[in-house]
Amino acid sequence: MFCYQCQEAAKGTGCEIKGVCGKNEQVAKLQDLLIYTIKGVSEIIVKGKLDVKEFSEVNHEVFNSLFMTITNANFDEDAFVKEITKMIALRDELRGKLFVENAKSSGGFFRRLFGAKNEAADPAEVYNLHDAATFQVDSKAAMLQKAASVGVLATENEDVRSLRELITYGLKGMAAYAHHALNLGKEKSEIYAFAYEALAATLNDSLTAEELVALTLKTGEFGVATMALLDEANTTKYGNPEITEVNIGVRNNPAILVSGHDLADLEQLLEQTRGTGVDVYTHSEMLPAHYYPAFKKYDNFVGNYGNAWWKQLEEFESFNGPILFTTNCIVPPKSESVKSRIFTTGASGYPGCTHIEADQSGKKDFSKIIQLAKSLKSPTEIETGKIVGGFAHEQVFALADTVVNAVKSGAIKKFFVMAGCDGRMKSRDYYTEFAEKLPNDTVILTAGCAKYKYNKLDLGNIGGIPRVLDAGQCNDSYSLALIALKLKEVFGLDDVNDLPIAYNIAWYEQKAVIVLLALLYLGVKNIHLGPTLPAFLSPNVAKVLVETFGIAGIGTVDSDIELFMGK
Ligand code: FS2
Ligand code: SF4
Repeated sequence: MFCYQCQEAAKGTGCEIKGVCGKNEQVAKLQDLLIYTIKGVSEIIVKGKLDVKEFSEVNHEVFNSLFMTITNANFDEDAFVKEITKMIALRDELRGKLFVENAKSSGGFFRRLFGAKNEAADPAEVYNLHDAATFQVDSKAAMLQKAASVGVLATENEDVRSLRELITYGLKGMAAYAHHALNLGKEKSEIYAFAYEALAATLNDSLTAEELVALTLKTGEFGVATMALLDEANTTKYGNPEITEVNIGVRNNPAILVSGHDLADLEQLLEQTRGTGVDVYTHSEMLPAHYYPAFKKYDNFVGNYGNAWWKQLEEFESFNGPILFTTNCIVPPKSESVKSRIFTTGASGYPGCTHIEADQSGKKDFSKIIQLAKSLKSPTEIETGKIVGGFAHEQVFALADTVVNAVKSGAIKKFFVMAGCDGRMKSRDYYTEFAEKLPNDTVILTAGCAKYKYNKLDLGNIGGIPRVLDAGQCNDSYSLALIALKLKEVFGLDDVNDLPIAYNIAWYEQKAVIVLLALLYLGVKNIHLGPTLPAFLSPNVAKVLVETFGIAGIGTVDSDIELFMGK
């Protein structure tokens, strides 16, 4: 296996024996083959100029496949075997459509009508299809064998490999966001069409590095479109996030912990637990659900339990009740006691844990989880108090006068966008120390699970504005971009980079990649990315990012604060 898609890639270069995330070799290989298969699907659609609007199932399954391969979303070999099988069948059906198209355009229909023997040529030949669009496997063993030759390292040139992977990882993040929007009934065919264009391009050996760089930026453009779509889906369904105090203590009732990012799943769980005596708590990235008005009507929606994803092993132990994963980030459970309480749904999965599928109408039956919760102890309290959040675009716009006046009066000198991910590496303590040491006249704008590094520190407020403004989940980085664009407008600036905003972003998995590409597309420069730069950036690709966008890594807390404040 070889995987270097996340920040925890072994030795900073890539996992080769087993993933630091816990992914085993077989899962890694099956993921490689799944990605290869959907690249084949994409090539058929692009070369055949097929209209994506006609292929809903393919669109949804391609995005589901991308999402399943995101870091620590799914560890279940069987789920991958099933998905590869499904994608090969869908791919072959699409190739059949090419045959029909080809037959039509080459007059095959008339030839057949007049009894001619020669049928239209094989579409694989006519369209010069890649092996990804035609290969066949008939067993798991065959899949694993095939996978060995189609992984990341199959691209020999390290710069081309780097750009292909950068695009693919951006698409994985995009697919996750699109999937959440779809679960709320929103989708855009342009987003699918772009994903096919980009995936097919990663099979095309004739593209130049410049063309791949342009495609990388275009991925950012569609990243913005996808985050906007998800924002629209979330806010039309659940209202605009508003300032909210979230309880971090517990009550004395049996309870379910819900993790991941999918608000539609959370809504169904809240509906089904209502009046049952079972409480619901959020974990990690589900915390921002509390900021939405629509979820406030559930009096069993008690609060947030614990911290970012990587602390789950100990926190799930003390939670005592069942846990529902709606997406990543799953840490392989060490104890049977925890494993037996884990349920997955959507793109997430873990071998031996119950996976809950939606029915035809999208409804999920969570009764098994509720039943289990009733038989278990209530959560053990690990902390008490409240945290504040809900500073997404509309809430911040409502406070615009106060914020603008604070900037004009000099009460706020600088904003620091510290969105992104948290992770288990010790080096991430940098972000806690950075937040603690920032001057008192600065405000942190955050989104994603990165916030857990400083959202429980007492950093005070500036004229009533908290010094940590949490917009929400990682996709709500879109809100931070809208806020920056609004400030640019209010201050009458031509360039978003002239604002007193610095970007010190932490990344872990591929959703952070699409957030980064989206910010680059919006013209944001001088983003600092840590705790380490991606292993998948070759020296030359890193050089392009440094020279074109001023991307940089992180240094020491003191030197970085000096650098940022001096700008
Ligand atoms: Fe955090 Fe994990 Fe949010 Fe990432 S909970 S690292 O999935 O997307 O961010
Ligand atoms: Fe390694 Fe990250 Fe890939 Fe897991 S996702 S195998 S930790 S690089």
